[in-house]
Amino acid sequence: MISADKIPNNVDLHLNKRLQRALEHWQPAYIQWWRDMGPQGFQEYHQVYVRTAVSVDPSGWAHFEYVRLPEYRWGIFLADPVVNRTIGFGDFFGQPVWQEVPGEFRNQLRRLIVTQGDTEPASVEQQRWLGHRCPSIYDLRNLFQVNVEEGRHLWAMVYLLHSYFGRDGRDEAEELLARQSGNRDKPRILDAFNEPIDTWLDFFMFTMFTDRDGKSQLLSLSESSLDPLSRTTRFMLTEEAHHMFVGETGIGRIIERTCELMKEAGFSEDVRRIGGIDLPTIQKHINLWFSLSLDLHGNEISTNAAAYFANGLKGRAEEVKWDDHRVVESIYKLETVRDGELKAVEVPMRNAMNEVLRDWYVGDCQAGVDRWNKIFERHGLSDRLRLPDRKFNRGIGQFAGARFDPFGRALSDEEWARRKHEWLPNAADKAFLLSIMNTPIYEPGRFANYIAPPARGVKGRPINFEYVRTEV
Ligand code: BYC
Repeated sequence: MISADKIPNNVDLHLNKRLQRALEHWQPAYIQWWRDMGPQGFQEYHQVYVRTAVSVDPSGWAHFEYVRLPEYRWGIFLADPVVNRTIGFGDFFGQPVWQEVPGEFRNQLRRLIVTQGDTEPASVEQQRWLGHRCPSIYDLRNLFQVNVEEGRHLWAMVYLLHSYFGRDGRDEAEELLARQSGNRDKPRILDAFNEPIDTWLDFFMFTMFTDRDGKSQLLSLSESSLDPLSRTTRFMLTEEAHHMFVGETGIGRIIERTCELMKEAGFSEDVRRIGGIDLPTIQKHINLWFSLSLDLHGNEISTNAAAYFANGLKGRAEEVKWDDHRVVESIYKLETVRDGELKAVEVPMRNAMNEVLRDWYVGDCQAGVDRWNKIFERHGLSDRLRLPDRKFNRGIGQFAGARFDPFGRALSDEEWARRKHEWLPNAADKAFLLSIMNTPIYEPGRFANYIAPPARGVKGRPINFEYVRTEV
């Protein structure tokens, strides 16, 4: 029997028999999926010091305890309602928001919710072997925290599917557990979620760049006229912030250590010799995960995006900061490739909403890279990391068929094939990273040689706290 104790919630689950029945049916399949596809080898005998959301107020979602992962209490939370909230953009601007799904937008909304939902279990699947290569149990705990919260975000989307989409919603909820990251027959919907995440450098880049796409998409969905979608995604954003913290500080700590090792090596960049991660390898991973995450924003010119905006389903990040919320006449200038040539074109801004969101995303990423570069400054080093040009390594959108280097210079296919591994990780890079991550570090307070300790522990605990323990 599902109870508020088992599934903490603020949606009066106990009063909604239909929803309870649907979730009671889905929950065992979810737990089976978590055991099969969640963190491998850490399900039975390990207890993890994690945060569990037990309510939406600040004290309630920062409740910490040791739990066995399959016993985590995945809850369902909506941010508090905004009284008299009205539609903030599009053709229905100013009208009251919807508490139910309008029939004419049912398919579009379902598609958005399913796409969002699909990424959550996908990321858990991608990361399921990383525990065996962890650089410390502080990091291991952070990985599991991210994983259980992605699981909770799946619950959040399944709640919407079960509550508002009837039979179709229930079918979609089952499909969310049936697709698998990287599976040839039933892959996850969006490309970046089918890429393997084998190393901790990839994991930190993923949480920095791909979770940040989560932030931009969730911000735009939190503007939605469908109020339950808006409230659900608003609460998800509070958790998303921690995931980006894990990514940004994870890479920051790697950079910190690399700077120390560069100094030890007499200002040589050859830190691999002494077990550090060299800057070119870090830059290649930025190039990879940033470009994959740019793709996640969809085509620069998109009638889907225009329809989502017109119908008030998906807005812009921080819509309130814009002056014009209907966007009927504005145009947007963007670069595209026509007949093999770069060309500036003007399109109705509604059709460019994916690109508008991408602009916001690029700005947010750049701020993070600037913070990383301060670490070099602090060490008195002139090295800097950078975001590659938006056209680099794109698989979706206007630049998908064309080749560009990280500075945005056009390349022939032949030159791209010859040089791409100067800019993207190659097999030797991966082999090197795996070699320094081969031995997991489970001793409290110890860190792998390639990463500096964090500035502080979790929830006021010391850095050498036993964040993951094995006693039963
Ligand atoms: N890969 O008009 P287009 C997160 C498809 S991350 C494969 O360009 P549209 C998280 C598209 O589906 C945030 N296919 O784009 C992070 C369409 O297919 P059909 C996830 C792609 O429709 C870390 C076609 O190309 N949330 O939360 O505007 C850990 C042309 O469509 C891709 C969302 O994405 C791609 N990258 O789609 C855990 C929000 N891009 O119709 C979690 C919901 C496009 O031809 N999704 N296609 O079959 C959306 O808002 C939109 O669907 C998209 C853009 C942003 C994906």
